[in-house]
Amino acid sequence: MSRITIDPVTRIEGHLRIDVEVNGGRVANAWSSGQMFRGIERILQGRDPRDAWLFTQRFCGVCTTVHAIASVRAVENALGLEVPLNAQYIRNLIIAAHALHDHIVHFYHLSALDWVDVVSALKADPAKAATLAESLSDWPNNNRLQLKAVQDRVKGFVEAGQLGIFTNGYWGHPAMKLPPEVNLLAVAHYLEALEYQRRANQVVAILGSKTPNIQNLAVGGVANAINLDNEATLNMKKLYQVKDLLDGMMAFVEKVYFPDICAVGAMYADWFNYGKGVPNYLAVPDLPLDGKGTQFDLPGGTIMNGDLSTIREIKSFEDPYFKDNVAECIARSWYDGDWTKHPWDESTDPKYGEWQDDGKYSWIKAPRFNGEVVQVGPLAQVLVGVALKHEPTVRWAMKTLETAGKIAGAQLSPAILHSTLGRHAARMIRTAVIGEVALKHWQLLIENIKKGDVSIYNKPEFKGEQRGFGFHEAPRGTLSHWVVIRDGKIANYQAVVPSTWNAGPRDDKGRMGPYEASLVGNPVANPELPLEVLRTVHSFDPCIACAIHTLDPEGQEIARVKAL
Ligand code: NFE
Ligand code: MG
Repeated sequence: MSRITIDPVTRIEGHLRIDVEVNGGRVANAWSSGQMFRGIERILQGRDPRDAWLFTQRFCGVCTTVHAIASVRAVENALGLEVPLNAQYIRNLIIAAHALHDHIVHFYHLSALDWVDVVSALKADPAKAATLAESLSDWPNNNRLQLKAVQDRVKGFVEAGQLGIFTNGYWGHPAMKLPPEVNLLAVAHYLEALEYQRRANQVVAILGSKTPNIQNLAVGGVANAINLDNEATLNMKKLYQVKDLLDGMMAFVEKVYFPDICAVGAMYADWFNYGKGVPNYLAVPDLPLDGKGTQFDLPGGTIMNGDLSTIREIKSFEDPYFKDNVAECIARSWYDGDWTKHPWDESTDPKYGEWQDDGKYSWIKAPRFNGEVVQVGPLAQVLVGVALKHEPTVRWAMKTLETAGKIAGAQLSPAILHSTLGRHAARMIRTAVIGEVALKHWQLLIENIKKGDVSIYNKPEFKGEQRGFGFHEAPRGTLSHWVVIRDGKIANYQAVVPSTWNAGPRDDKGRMGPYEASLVGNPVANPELPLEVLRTVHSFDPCIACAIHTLDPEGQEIARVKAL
């Protein structure tokens, strides 16, 4: 039995430590630990609830937007406040554009290097790579000359000894299996994706005034004045700029991201056998179609034991099935106590101690839904969509399984999705669905404005004690903010975040969190170079800043750092 500590895990957001015990080339036990305490939930106490969204955006450097959305929704829910349709559609466009940006960055820039050997791309024949690419997609940049140019660029970096961010990759690792031509294509798309993630973020900046940390929200609506004839407001020019950017994103997703995932999936098909972990899933509905949040374009619900027939839908911003069933446990986390509580009743009292395998070992709390450990994220979103027969999700999921199956020469069933590679496939499926639905919401916004409706804001009213919760299906999964307001001031504020659900430690019953459970059984060919462990952890797209949102002011060293 050997023990591997990976600390810090890189190509993620925040500070994550993963420990595994390896026996006979397989992971036998695992621990996931958030290594950073922040404190924003405490900073919010006593403040004006209308300002909370500006603070909560600072939980994280990646998904700022999502905490703004969840926060205004929580306060609106506490007040029973509807928002005007225009505000809902503008928020939806920001949510969708942010997700497009985030998923593309995750696949190409944060996780692809676990599967793609950059140095091997130097051995590729660009003409062969172009022929292969043309068999999968008519993306114009997949031609011999462009691919040769990319190869020459990478060669230049290598010869000059300037691999930059590619310096410490697992090049030549036995678990790297792609032929040089596929590696070359992937490197070309890595570079192109840098441009496309930027374009998606431009949509967020146009509508949100800037990104990261949008400026256009308000409890009760948005601050985007609408006047189609005015240069300074949301006008026809800006709206068409948004549409143009979204159209370009959808083309990239269809012609680059989709075939890349199908090809990587087909060539690493054994990775559909690892990383299942916790097959209980939670997703909440999103992209509301009315001011109240009773109808949505993306469905939500729960699935237990990997059985789609157990689907139970979450239907509205008020749904008691969600409201009553979220709790967090701190039995194995560095907080004072060992309770499990509903977010409205929780406190955040940090109490750091040493790492204990059988005791407390993380700053992350362990959320539970209806008492169960659940996995959140694109895989949950896609499975819930398939179970509820959500047309675009079913269509993209089937198309992905068919295309990957064709390349692999095998029949792939939806059951393979409960896996490390399944999480990557699901993220692409979700990105395609969101790309399509974003264009619909653009149309809805235009049509509503055409009717003469330019309203964007309803005024909030505070009185006595008001409790609320707001959820949002963020890129990494179900996010909820919970607020207790007394006489117009925040009395308690808790955020239960996607990476908290997935990266959380064991609970009072000793049950592992989703990262931990999904690592057990993973192969590890070389304990000195535990690439396979990173594959599974990265498949969740960890964001540990979000997961804890609560810094050790002393900057105390709390773990041995092993550079990998
Ligand atoms: Ni910091 Fe996040 C998302 C939220 S956390 S990235 O998506 O909320 O998992
Ligand atoms: Mg929290």
